[in-house]
Amino acid sequence: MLTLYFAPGTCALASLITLEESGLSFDTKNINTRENEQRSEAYLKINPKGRVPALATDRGVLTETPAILAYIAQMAPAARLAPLDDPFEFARLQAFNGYITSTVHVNHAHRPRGFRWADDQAALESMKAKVPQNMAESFELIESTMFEGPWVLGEAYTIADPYLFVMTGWLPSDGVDPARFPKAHEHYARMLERPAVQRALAREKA
Ligand SMILES: N[C@@H](CCC(=O)N[C@@H](CS)C(=O)NCC(=O)O)C(=O)O
Repeated sequence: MLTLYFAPGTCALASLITLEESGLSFDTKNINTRENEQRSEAYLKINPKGRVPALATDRGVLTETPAILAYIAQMAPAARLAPLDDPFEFARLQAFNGYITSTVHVNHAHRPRGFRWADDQAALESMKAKVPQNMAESFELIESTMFEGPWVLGEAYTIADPYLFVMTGWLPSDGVDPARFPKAHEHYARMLERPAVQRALAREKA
């Protein structure tokens, strides 16, 4: 049995959507990040990083969204969530998800979690002020050089799509109008039509 530790409104939504797409049997545990449950003694035993998502499997706990997404895709080959038999395409997929995790997510985190990088108020405000520009630059790059359409990698839906979906969903709170990025904006609407996405969003609200 798989158990996904997640919190609503976080990057864990990409893993939740992917589990819903996979057809695998899974359970979820909602970690209350508003009350810092991710730092509780009990949760730190599951994920010492104090973050969500974490995926408990029969063989141990996995963390880091790109790793979790690739694991789910490999555990559910029939769901065709990644180009598992094409090393180059799979590397392209990992490059996209690597860019999201190392750059886009980190750009965003400078707004709600700037305290990871600085203590003084002026530096925190300065980091926050830069977030719209950094997010917009990332989305410009995604649209002009990475996104193929209708899905990130082209005709086939993959585990890159829920990850982009989460980042696009964060744009308004980061002070960026998603309509500035028509490909990502339309992709977001396309994602909302998928039953797995609807089920994942319903689970977030439950
Ligand atoms: N690199 C990790 C980042 C995980 C992460 O930062 N998760 C955020 C939610 S989006 C979190 O748990 N934040 C709580 C905290 O920083 O205390 C991944 O991609 O899974």
